[in-house]
This record gives sequence, structure tokens and C-alpha cells, in this order.
Amino acid sequence: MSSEPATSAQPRPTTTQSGAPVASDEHSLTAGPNGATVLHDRYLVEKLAAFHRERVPERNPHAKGGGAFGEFTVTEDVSQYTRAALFQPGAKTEMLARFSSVAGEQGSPDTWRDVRGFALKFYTTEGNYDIVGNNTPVFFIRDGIKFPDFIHSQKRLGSSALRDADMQWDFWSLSPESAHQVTYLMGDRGLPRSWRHMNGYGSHTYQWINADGERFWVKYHFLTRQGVEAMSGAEAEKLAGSDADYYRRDLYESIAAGDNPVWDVYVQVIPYEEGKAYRYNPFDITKTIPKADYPRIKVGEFTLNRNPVNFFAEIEQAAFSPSNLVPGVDISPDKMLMARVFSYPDAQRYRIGTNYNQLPVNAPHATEVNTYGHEGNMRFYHAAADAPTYAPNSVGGPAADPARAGDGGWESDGALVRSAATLRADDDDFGQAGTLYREVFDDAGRARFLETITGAVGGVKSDVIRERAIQYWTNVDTELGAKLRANLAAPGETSNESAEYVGVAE
Ligand code: HDE
Repeated sequence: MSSEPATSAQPRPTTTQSGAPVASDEHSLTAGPNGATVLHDRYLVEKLAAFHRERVPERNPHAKGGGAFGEFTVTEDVSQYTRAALFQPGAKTEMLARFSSVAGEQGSPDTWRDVRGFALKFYTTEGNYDIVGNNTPVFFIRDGIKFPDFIHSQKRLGSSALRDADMQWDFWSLSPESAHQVTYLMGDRGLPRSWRHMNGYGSHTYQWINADGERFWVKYHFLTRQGVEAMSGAEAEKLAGSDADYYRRDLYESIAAGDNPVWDVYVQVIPYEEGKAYRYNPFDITKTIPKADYPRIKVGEFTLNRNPVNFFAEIEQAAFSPSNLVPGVDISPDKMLMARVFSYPDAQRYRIGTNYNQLPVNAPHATEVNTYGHEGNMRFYHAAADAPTYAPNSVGGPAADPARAGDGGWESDGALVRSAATLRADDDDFGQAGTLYREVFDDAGRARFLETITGAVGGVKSDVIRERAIQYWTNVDTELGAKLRANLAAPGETSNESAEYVGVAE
């Protein structure tokens, strides 16, 4: 590619994709000015053929999003818990963040009520480390086998291709484990003021391993320094019509103006052995770990300070995955997390292509890639000519490090079964949802919440499903269920929410 800047005096020559100069971007090659278009007009054919192939399959879910590059800095010393290079005192690591909505397709409005994706990729000196979380600390289900069903219930009916409240509430009311996350979704966090004004969470419990091989369970919290703020339902509806890309624009224009958003990075640390008998199952992603039991410990901060140069190349083709791990961190026996480790690379091989990790945005920036994998479509960098394509070998190829064999992991045994995990002392599906509603939401937040679920459940046509949904909310909080039932029995006017933004109780 020419590095010379084009000037209006002598613009760079338009070329074909193979670099040959072209005569016109406006006129096809015809037999005489009014004659037949000739098939050998290779530039006409190339332009149309390339146009038909510009889309890669959108993410399903998390199709609509935006992102930016930045830097993660460790300001504290957490080396007693992990030997991962990116978490060492003073370490600075280049990173990429992508924020997204879940259910909406590529062109959907940013400000539809939804959970928001909060995906981070750290280009560490030991390979890329991805933390692929949301703006909520929990999730709707606790076993990955239900994920396609959950997503189907939030998307479109097979018959009409319309979204459907009956489908959503049929699934949720038959999946009581969803109550905690649906309470978050229907609360203020479902309508963040912007991606800059929301916290992020790793959601799952992960594992840190220190230099002595000691293991700890950790939960990631990314606390926005911009303040957690929500948008009113009225404001969100207005923007859904007037600016479908509101969040994407806000992030891009803030960074372009030098107003770089910052998040503070914390972890909760649970000693390995304590995780075995803790009162909540720490590997159940529908639960939070109360901060009173394990307080948040500061690690550092990250700032987003560089917009992508090309959105498609750097954000649409970015591939975040919980399987991108580095020494000193590992996953945990969380059924959802273990399923995701397979799913993301599989989705990315389908969506982007076999060699998606060779794209600059997905390739490690600070380490070599020495794999024995080779070839596959669109492969464009390869090992040295004399490098072996097999292991073991006696010709100096890369060698694995057996010392890492015991890294991370956990004890696991038992007959193969299909069952729910064994319940712990305080495990139940509605307790933490009720605590969130009664003790975290403030009065105004509870009033907005009741109005939101009245509208949402009010859209259900089936009496059976509607009754189950009222019972679902009654299980979260008896008084809430009674108020919802009364509202549905006598639908009144919804309040005209005046404030554009509201502070969110945390
Ligand atoms: Fe995802 N998820 N997910 N998810 N997810 C995808 O990956 C999946 C889950 C999340 O900005 C997909 O490349 C399964 C939890 C984010 O690129 C896919 C399960 C959490 C993003 C996929 C889950 C998430 C995705 C879609 C149940 C929060 C966008 C295309 C086991 C902790 C990342 C793709 C980005 C994207 C699978 C559940 C967050 C299909 C199977 C839990 C933020 O692979």
C-alpha cells in the first residue's frame, strides 16, 4: 500500500484488488457507448463480486457493538495471588475493549433494554488474555446446554420472525435460575446512560495461580470512574428512533475529543479450599459472592484512549474468547464457562475463518506464535522454511514446557451424570434477586423497576404464562408480586419519566 499521503493535486491511482490501475469507477466497458456490457470487464465483475461478499456472519448473540483500544496498568501488588505477567506490580498492557448488546441484530438500536457485553482483550507478554463479561455480575442460566434455547427465546418467533413477550416469559418463568439476572435486566442496568457509564464484570469465578503454584478463585469487577448512570425509558425509546448508534457514537466521539473513559479494576479473592464449602456455589454464574464475605481488592485501572482505524477490521473481526488464557490464570468448574471455552473459537472459525487469530487485532502483540498448526484458508503468515510441521522432532522445532502441566485445574471425579449441581447452604434461585430489589435498588429504582416489569409482563398474551410470570416475581419479593398483579389487573398510565439520566444505586 502506498504510504505517500494523497493530495488533491495528484490523488493515488484507483486499482483493482490485485493492484492494477483502472480507467473508470463510473463507466462499465460496453460495445459502443450504448452497446452491450462485456463480461470481460474484469473491474466491473470484481467490484460487484466483492460487494456481495462484504458481510461476515454477525455475532449471534452480541451482534451490535463498538469498541476501542487502551492500556491496563497495575497500580497495586497482587502477586501473592497470581504470577500472570499482566497482573504484576507496575505492569502496563495494551488492550482492546468491545461493548455490545445481546439480543439485537447488527442494525438494532443501541438503547433497547438489554444486558451489555463487556469484552476485554489484553495483549500480554505471555499471549493474549481475554475476559469476556457483561455489565452485570451474573447470567440468566447456569448450564451452557440451555444457551441456544435462552437466546432463541429472546430473539424471533419461527413463524412471524417477530420478538415475542410470551416466548421470553415462558422461558424465564420455567427457568427460575434466571431471576437474578432478569432483575438486573429490568432494573437500571438494563439501560446504561452510555457504555462509559456502566461497570463490567467477569461474571464467572476464574482461577489465579501464584508463583508457588497456590490457587485462588477470583471474580473480576471493572468499576467505571465515569459513575454508573442509567437512561430513563422515555429517553431510551426516543434515542432508539432518533439515533440507533447512540452508544457507539458516544464512545467514539468521547475518545476522539480526548475524553478517555477509565475503569478501576478489582478482584474478589476466595482461597481455593474455602471455595469447596462456601455457602453459595462459587461456580454458579447466577450468583454473586457478597462483598461482605470477600471484599473487592484493587488491582489497577484501564483507560480507553484510541479509536479503531477501521471498524470492520478491528472491531467486527475482533475475536474475544474465554479460552484465551495465559500462565497464572485459569478457568473454574463453572458449567457455563467450560462450555464457552469450546464455543467461542468454534463460532469465530465459522464467522471469521480458520486463521482468524492471524488477523492483527487477534494476533498476540508481544509474543511469537510457535504452533505446529499450518495452512487452512487465508493463512498469510507461516513458520520459517526449515521449521518442522510435527512434534516431537529432532530438528529444533518449538518445544512444549512439561513444567506447566500442573498449572491451574482442580480435582474432579464421579460417575458421569446429567444433573443440576448440588445445592449449597444458601443456594436458591430467588434469594439474591430479592436482595438486589430490596437492598440495592433505591425507592426510585424500585418504582422504575415495577413500571418496567408491568410493561414487559403486560405484553404477555397467554394467561397461563402471565400467571407464571407474576408468581416468578412474587418469589423474588412478595410485595413486588402483589403490586405487579394489581398493576396488571388495572393498567393505568405509565409515568412520564422526565429526567434523562439517573444515578444508579450500587
Ligand atoms: Fe457469550 N457468546 N456465550 N456469554 N458472549 C458470544 O461469540 C456463549 C455468555 C459474551 O464482543 C459468541 O464470537 C455460550 C456469558 C460477550 O466479540 C458465542 C454461552 C457471558 C460476547 C457465545 C455464553 C457472555 C459473547 C457469539 C453459554 C458473560 C461478545 C459470537 C455457555 C459472562 C464478545 C462470538 C465480543 C459472544 C457463546 C454465555 C458474554 C456464540 C455458548 C455467561 C460479551 O460464541
